[in-house]
Amino acid sequence: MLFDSFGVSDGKDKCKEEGGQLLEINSQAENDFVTNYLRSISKLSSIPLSRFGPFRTRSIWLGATDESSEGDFRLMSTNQQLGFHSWMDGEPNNSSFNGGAENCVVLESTKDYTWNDVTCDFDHAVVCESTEVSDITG
Ligand SMILES: [Ca+2]
Ligand SMILES: [Ca+2]
Repeated sequence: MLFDSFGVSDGKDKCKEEGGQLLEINSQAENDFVTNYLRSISKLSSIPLSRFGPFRTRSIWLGATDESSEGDFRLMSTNQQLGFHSWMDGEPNNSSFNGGAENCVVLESTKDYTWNDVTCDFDHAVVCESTEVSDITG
């Protein structure tokens, strides 16, 4: 399920309304699956930008946060520590340009969808996954 851009908490609510949850990535296989998909969309230049707008141009929220304990990233759905991660070089750095903390996580669209911790306040694209299949492929 693909949605437009939201702040992370609105994205969480939106996914819940749809009976799912914010995208969480639990394995290399799932990370590959998701990033390959996002790459394939971004290459579809013949498709009008509006159709996949947020996904061609925007980073994607992951359902993970270190809000309760700095540097200790946990899944939003289960509060378990991340079993898998794919941070880009130098991340997570907990350092936003305005000096604030970074306690939420995105797949960074400009860095081949590697992970970056970012401030939770911005809008990024939201991908929901159904809770039943979240352990398999997302
Ligand atoms: Ca942080
Ligand atoms: Ca960061």
